[in-house]
Amino acid sequence: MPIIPAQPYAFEFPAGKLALIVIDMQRDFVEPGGFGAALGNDVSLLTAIIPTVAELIAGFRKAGLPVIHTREGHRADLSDCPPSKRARGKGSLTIGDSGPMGRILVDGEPGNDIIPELAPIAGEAVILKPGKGAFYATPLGDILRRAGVNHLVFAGVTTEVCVQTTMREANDRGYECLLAEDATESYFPEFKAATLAMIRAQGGIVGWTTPVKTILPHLA
Ligand code: C5J
Repeated sequence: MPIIPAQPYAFEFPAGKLALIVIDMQRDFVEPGGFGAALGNDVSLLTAIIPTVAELIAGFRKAGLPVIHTREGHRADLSDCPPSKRARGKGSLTIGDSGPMGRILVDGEPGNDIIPELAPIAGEAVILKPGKGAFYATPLGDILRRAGVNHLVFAGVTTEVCVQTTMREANDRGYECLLAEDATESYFPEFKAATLAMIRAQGGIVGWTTPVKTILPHLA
């Protein structure tokens, strides 16, 4: 079994049976003019991790391991967006409103695209998710079952919202989860630090964390 040094202890996975899940590296969260910025956040913190996420994706591709991308987005008629989610935040723009990159958090709009630097390639699954967790109302579980994968590496944004929610969903479904510490980010550095700490607390109650440079040598 390959072993990746991590906290709170080494992360082991069956050779060849590891997938990367890249959460919501989309223009709406990472670029100015999207949903994240409309809520008053400084998106430059998130932009900074793009090269590290790209390095991690390249490592998985080179090793022939699955890379799965997610996008948070809703149908054009917003029938999959609970009114409570739309009302939340009281930002300058809300879900479904027209912004500089099209309608905010709506599937098919330019702002909903994954950023070009991390664009999926042919054969990589892209999961459109209406919620924070990537398992809720999506085919992610089926895709992982078909791939025979039970060990997951996570990257993406934001650490304490969609990344953490998905890791917790994965836990309840029996997956072993490793979070790439420097390939995830929050608009709030203290929330990122707290999330990393709570994931690996109590002997890894949610999973493991480690930097990208520690993961890469163990993928081949
Ligand atoms: C949020 C996400 N923050 N991708 N979504 O609403 O974390």
